[in-house]
Amino acid sequence: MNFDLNENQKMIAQMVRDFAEKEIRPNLNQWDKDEYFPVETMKKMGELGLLGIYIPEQYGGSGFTYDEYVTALIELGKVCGGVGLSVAAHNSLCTGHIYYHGSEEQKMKYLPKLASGEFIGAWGLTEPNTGSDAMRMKTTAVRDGDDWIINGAKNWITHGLSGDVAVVLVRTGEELDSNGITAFIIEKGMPGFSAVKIGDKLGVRASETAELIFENVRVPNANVIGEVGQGFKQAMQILDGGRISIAALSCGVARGAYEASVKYAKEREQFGKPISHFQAIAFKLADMATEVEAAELLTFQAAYLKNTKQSMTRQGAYAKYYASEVAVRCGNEAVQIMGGYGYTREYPAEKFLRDAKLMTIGEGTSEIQKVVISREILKS
Ligand code: COS
Repeated sequence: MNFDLNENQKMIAQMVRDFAEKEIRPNLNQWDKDEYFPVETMKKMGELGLLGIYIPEQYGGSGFTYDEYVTALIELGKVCGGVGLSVAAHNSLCTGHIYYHGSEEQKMKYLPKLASGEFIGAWGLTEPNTGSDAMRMKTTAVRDGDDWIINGAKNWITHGLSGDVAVVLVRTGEELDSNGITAFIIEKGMPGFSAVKIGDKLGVRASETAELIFENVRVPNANVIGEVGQGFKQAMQILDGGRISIAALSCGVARGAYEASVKYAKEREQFGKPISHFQAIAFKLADMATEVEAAELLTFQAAYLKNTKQSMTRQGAYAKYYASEVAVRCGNEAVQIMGGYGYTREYPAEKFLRDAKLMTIGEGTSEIQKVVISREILKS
């Protein structure tokens, strides 16, 4: 087993580090304070190839592997979990859904624009009253000649407002029928389709979140992704891959919090010596370092399974569950190590903690990851 980064990963890591230091770090506190989604930065990341990372070149993507994608997200997470979340959601969810399940025509129409950043992508599964229990969704699509008429709402949607295209999962059959949900491509500007920004979030504040509203939205049958009724299973497969990206982002946030803690602990002196010389602090750093390494190993293992087209439902859930909880623990310890300074926006620790918390909720809570893991373990 080779644990070294390959040449592509080294190149991607350096490129993302350089970009993040120049374009993200100087602005992240302001974006965080203002809850500002930097569309222009997203466009620049599109030019760098970060918005179609694993999409093949024939569709305008960068053609990288999933572990190379993981590497990019780790680097982004070290600097800003909010921007990282936007990149993860754009790549894994909207773009990924069209790539893995769309027709050739749909891929040719949307992927080059999504990969270049001309289009920002959104993805809608969750509704105001159905989060973990996604199957009970209430938004419906009813067939009307060559079209479908969609009514309902989707909640907590990344890029719901700024997105140019959204993939949404909608009920086309009976409630609780796993073959009764269908994926549709929705374009900004379709009559009856609107979005409202959701503000006042604890973290990932540079990533836009919105509610999508559908009032008699007429969508052509050509916008159905794959087979009618297969949307729920498509969504579960998309989330299997998406959860690896949240794990990667969590590893980045955790490592960012850890590295900031090491720096602070070496510089900060109390009782006549750097606080890193006290075992209480040194052991916190040891725990953080160990957990970040373990989270990265789980995440790269899941990415390897995805690259090699093996089943990774369980490993993706392990990685997402463990890495996101590690990110929260590392963010929390970073605040503790930095004490009063850690509790202010002047130091990076509190933002790592706030951003980390989303990782234990989005794309399936830690509790849902345990449902997925335990079902996988126990199935005969
Ligand atoms: N890949 C492919 N198919 C899958 C799958 C997967 N990973 N997981 C489930 N399915 C299939 C099942 O095989 C089943 O098919 P059949 O009905 O033909 O047997 C069908 O989907 C329904 O699965 P299940 O019975 O497990 O559905 P549940 O309602 O019990 O829900 C959970 C399962 C809880 C795992 C699912 O609803 C879930 O992941 N919820 C969280 C949603 C989420 O993460 N939301 C966050 C979105 S933020 S972007």
